[in-house]
Amino acid sequence: MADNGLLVDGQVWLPDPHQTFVKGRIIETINDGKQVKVRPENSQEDPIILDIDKIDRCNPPHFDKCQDMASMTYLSEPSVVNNLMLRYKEDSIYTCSGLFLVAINPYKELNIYDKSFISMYKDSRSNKSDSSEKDKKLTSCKPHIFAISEEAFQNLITDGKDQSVLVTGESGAGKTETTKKVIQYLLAVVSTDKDNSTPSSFESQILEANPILESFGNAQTVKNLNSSRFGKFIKIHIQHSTRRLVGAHIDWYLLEKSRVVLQDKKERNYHVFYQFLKSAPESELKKLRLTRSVQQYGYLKDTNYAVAGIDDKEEYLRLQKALEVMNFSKEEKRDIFKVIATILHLGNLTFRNRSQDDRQASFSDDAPLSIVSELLGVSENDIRTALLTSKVKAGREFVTQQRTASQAKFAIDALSKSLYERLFQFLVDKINDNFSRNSLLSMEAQNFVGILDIAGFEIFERNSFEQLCINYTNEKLQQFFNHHMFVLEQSEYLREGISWNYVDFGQELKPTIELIEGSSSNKIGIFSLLNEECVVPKGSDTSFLEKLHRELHSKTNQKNPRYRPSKLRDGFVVQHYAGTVEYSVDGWLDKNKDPLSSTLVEILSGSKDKFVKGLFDSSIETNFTNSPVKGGQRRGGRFRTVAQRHKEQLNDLMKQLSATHPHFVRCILPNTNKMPGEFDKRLVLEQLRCNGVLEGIRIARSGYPNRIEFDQFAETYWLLAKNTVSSRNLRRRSKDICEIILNDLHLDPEVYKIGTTKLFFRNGVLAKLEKEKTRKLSAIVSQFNAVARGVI
Ligand code: AD9
Ligand code: MG
Repeated sequence: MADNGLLVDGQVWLPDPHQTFVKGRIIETINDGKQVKVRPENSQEDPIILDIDKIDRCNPPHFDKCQDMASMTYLSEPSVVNNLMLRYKEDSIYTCSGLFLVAINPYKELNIYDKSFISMYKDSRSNKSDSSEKDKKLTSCKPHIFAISEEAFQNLITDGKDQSVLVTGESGAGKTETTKKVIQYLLAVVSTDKDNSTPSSFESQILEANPILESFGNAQTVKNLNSSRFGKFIKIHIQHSTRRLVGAHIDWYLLEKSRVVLQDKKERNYHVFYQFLKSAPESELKKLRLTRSVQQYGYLKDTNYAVAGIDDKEEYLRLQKALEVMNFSKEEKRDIFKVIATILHLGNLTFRNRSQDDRQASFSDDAPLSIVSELLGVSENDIRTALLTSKVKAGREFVTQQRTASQAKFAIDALSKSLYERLFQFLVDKINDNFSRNSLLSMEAQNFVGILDIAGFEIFERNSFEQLCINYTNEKLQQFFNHHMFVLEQSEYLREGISWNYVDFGQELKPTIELIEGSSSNKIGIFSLLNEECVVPKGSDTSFLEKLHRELHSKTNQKNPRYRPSKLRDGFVVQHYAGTVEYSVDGWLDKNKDPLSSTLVEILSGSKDKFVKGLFDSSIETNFTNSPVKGGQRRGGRFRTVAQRHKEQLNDLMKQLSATHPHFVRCILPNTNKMPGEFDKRLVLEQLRCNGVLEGIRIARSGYPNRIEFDQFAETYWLLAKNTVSSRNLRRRSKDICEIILNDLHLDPEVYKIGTTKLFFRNGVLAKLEKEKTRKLSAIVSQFNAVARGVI
């Protein structure tokens, strides 16, 4: 805490072990101002002594529940959290914090998304007087996801520039719901700009993509009953001249395919399995040799399959309707559920005498295998051989080796995961095909609003490869935000003719990003070392870890300060911007490789079933490890690992985002009980630290965050001039008046800058001026009263 001068009698925030922080009052400053005696609010006990840097100044009461936290005089952690809490308690779930819109999950339906709200935010357009206004927050309306959506829409129309809305947050924080609201708003404003107010078939298709993505890409987890297990970037293309919707496209990232074969306690497999088994017509199930009983299937039986709040039957009907609207043919629908059935049967393959006969696996029952081979359109013998044996290179020759039961189980699970991921890719491709068929081919200019719904930073008890991928993504997104803020600030200082060396905080993230993806000069990074280990003979998780330590860290010469070996477990530690994360390397080589054997791919791409053949066709890269690249070519004819693929996909996304005008939304989980009205201060604070909101405030504070135009400053603070600004002075340019006032105040020249249209102040300076003004005003009032009473 910096400004000691204001401390006496001040209200401050104190750290509190139970409630995170509490309000208190300063009794006196001691020890040359290094410490203070404070008493927590509502406490009768003796005052406590605290170091001055442990307390934070409270904002004046008129900042309570303020809509844009960047305007607060004191931007401290407690003041930010307290402001969000006060607003949340009265259902104001949206708050601005500079460039961020903070959205706290209400966990209840709020009546703030209907047509009247859309109209309100749409009409706010006419309130904007000129184009310089459009970058400002919609001050006439309250902060809202519709305000951001409107801003993106307007910028697209007026600037002809692509826009992006980046939505991140923890699992369950409300990202997907927020994304839906942005799409709802955009579709409403483009359609109402036309004569017709009912959604066109194209608009319906965009809305109906969601039930399909959610059935196949969402699952119940401990944190969220409807958790998206993949990231997505949806682009809505809009034509400038007509403001019409002209196209759409979906990209997806990091589908959690391990969930298909294994789920944690109290979690489920993907929704579609339950929806299908519970609701498909009996005849269809029979054809696929399925029964309704969820417990009969190895991949589902341990899962908590009845979820309160989710009606699988209703969702199945929604899915069917969505597939219909999206023009999936009868055959395609049959094929999709055939793959779902195949996966269920694969999960039921078991081995004979597994414990004694572990060396040479054989199936205990041939029936499920025969169903699998029939559904996949391949010979039973071929699939049996491919699952139970592997080809190993011995010198120049390949020899066939019998698999152990656990190796065979691994091969079966790999097939199930691969089938599911390829099916997901097929669904998204088909949706995109439909969008492009509907899109208006026009020579006229069009741009997109891209909405990114991707998991935020993850720090779990046990962190693996998936966490590194998502945390790496978040490092890049945070770097993008910091750099964007730097560019905006820098251009504002330049425009105003202020010389100020603003720091590009994006650079701070570079060492961690380079540690993961390698730098342009030195390509060695965690990903490249992992890729290398996946191709060397006898590479293992252990040899990978040794390599990491050797290349990235050594005791005598610490190579990368953001990396160190882990003390506790078999792993390593990375210093991320959001905190230190310990990763365990168990299973990383398998996770990074496509574990599907080339023999299996060969068999399946020769399947009699056209659909299955299409999923595995080697001329098209499918799935993560080989998901379609433009032109359908395999890069350099080689197969790509998950890490390579993710790095490429992410760099492509970053390239797209850099060419857009971005808007940032941070979703916040208010509590872990999914309860409306409950606000866990510590939980919220942790998220604000991780998601860059506090970082944004820190960056803003390093510059001159409070800006005020000359006119307004002169009008508000003329009273502070030594000789009250005379009427002759008042006729002078407002900039001159400002200079007179500032001169008289004897402010340290470091705490303010004079631009060409406005004044810039360091954090907290305006509060001092406010206080001085109040003091002066009350002196005038008492003088006036004295005169009136005839004392003077
Ligand atoms: V995950 O990373 O995909 O696990 P999300 O996407 O962040 O997560 P989601 O949008 O699915 O969370 O929200 C979780 C639940 O919170 C929803 O199912 C709703 O029940 C609830 N929610 C979220 N946002 C809102 C809202 N604006 N209004 C009402 C909401 N309920
Ligand atoms: Mg989600």
